[in-house]
Amino acid sequence: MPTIKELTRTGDLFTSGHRACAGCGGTIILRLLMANAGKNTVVGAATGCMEVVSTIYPYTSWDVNFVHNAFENSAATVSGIETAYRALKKKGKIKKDIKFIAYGGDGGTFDIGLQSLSGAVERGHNMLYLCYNNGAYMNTGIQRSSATPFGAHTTTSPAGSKIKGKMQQRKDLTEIMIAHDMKYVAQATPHNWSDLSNKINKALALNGPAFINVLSPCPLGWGSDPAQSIQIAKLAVETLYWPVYEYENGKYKINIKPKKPKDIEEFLFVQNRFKHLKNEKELIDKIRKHLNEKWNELLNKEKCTN
Ligand SMILES: Cc1ncc(C[n+]2csc(CCOP(=O)(O)OP(=O)(O)O)c2C)c(N)n1
Repeated sequence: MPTIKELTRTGDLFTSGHRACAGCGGTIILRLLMANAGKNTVVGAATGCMEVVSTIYPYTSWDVNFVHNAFENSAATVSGIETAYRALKKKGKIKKDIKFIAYGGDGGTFDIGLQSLSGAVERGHNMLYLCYNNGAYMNTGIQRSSATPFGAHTTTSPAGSKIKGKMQQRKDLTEIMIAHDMKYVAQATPHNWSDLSNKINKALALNGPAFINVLSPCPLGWGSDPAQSIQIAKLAVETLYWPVYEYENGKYKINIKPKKPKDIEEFLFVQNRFKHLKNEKELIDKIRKHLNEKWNELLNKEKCTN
């Protein structure tokens, strides 16, 4: 895996000058993604913040071949390009080795693009799909998605006197991808660049589909301090809100195991999207219980597969 010095020397393939908010986790993730992927890469994006802020005509932040897609088909488009590449390579018309990446936000991945992602993975295309997961449809004004956590305020799950934010638990897409019998699936956050880089490199080295679900702090949608985005991503891991783990060739590995997990309130109350839960002991207990159950399940899976 490249060192941080080597990564800084790769040049920016996802360049500055884009229009993302201060403290946006998505742009940090994409910059690291491209530093690791290198120049011979084709990228396809579902519409969403990370497509909109980086490709406003006539400008672009992408110094590689980049394909804009509709909301639902980034995996399908990239799988088509990858197939054409394989055919041309077989005929000797392309000599280069090219990598293929599709990405989308959680709306474009967990919800509307899930069918195209599932299809591309089942067909076995040689591509990495990366989801920058900020937990809502942020680009269109913070609507709930199936990745929005329980209790979060969004414009379509507004917190008021009767309903306290989103009243359903988030979908566990990482496990859904694992159920596709993929060789490589991982969860990560941008607070640990070396873990995320390692995962990107493993995924891109694979001959087949890989999926990485990356938690992406969003100051606007989370109501958090832009200067604290990386710290909040770290807190997400330390409070068991976002386990950092990978599933490789049938084996689970939890990459970061907090020795003494912090209480979930430390993560919740640095964000305004949860501020209405301050005196809602029962709801906080429900969140805590759910996270503990999921964490124990994960520990068990690690134990059983190793
Ligand atoms: C079929 C379709 N429905 C709705 C839209 C409008 N739309 C564009 S981006 C977006 C939200 C994207 O959310 P997400 O994928 O979570 O990415 P984020 O904006 O949070 O980065 C929506 C609803 C669309 N472009 N196409």
